Amino acid sequence: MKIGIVCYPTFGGSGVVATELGKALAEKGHQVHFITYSPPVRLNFLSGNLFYHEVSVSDYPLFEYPPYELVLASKLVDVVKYEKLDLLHVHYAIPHASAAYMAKQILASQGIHVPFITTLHGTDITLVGKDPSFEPVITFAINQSDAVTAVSESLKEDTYKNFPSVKKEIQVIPNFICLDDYKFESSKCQKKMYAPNGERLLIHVSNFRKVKRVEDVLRIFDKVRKVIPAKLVLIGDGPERGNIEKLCRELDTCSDIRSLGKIVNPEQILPIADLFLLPSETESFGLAALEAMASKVPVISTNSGGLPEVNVNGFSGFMSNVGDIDEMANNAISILQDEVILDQFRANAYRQAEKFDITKILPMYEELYKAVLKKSKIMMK
Ligand code: GMT
Repeated sequence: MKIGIVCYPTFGGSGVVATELGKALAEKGHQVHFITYSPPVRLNFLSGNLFYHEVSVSDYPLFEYPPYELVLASKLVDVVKYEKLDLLHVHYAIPHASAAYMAKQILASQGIHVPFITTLHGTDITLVGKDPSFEPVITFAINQSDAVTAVSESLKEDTYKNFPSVKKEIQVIPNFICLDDYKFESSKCQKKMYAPNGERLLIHVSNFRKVKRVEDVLRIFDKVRKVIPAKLVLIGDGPERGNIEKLCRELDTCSDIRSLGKIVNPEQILPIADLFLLPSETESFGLAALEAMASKVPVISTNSGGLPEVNVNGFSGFMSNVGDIDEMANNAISILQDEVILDQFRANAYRQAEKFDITKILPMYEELYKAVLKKSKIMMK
């Protein structure tokens, strides 16, 4: 198949999932065309089946807000037409689904029929999508998609709840990891850089937005280190960075915390951690938690959104209500203070991650593509 993938090319989960999906499809022999405003950060893989088409937005002075959606739609028309794509798969509803709809209509007016699939990722529905000014467009674009997927049951429910006029059937296809990429063993040398005296190493990876509650990460860590010698590594960057630096000074924890900024391949550092913290306000899925589990790192998370579909309470880690930092800290301590318990949780976390290996999830997307193509050919007859 010739597949066009549209996504945000950044470190966010939706871009990571879209890129890893494209890489896996290319490895299976499909031709994959990424259509984005810059090369996806995870596109660190060479294949004759992978193509990149840049969407460049004009900065004409009249445009206070450059019309990205229109440029993207035009680019989609161009790529579908000249590369003879079979279908488009857009990740994150805003504005990718409506741009794909527009491209589909333009192409139809020229006698070219291309179906598009929309994958909902989370904040497009739970945060951004809830802004009433987006509602009519998102509802329309979802209903007009040839197929719609959501990354968890929870996100599917949220979509129907937040967008009552959405009538389209939504199929849940969970996020995935490629376990073959997680063969890095925890290196004692590398761990020593961050935990020089054998301290327990806690880790948090996110885009440091409010929804991630990174302040809770620091407060949980502060409670843990008062009981067990521990260090914290922060990976990622974002708007909350300033507040975090302020709080770490207030708590006097800065000497025990290292911020490493954005890292392209977290699987190279995750194995050195003993515990992963994800106290988010909400997560449609929590790909970062799954990446930790694939690295044999147990997870302390909240129980909101799709997290209970990923983290299993008392098995791969523990879950608590949003903001319950006391319980999260106590659970962290209960795992970290005993080597045997920690090893058991590590093994369990990996077993749970195995359920989301790409070998199990990729065929779901391929089946969906085939079904969509079949239906669209029948409709054209
Ligand atoms: O807000 C983010 O965390 C980024 C966002 C994205 O779309 O890039 O992540 C969302 O999609 C990920 C991939 O499907 C999910 O694993 C994250 O849980 C989800 N984030 C939220 O729901 C907050």
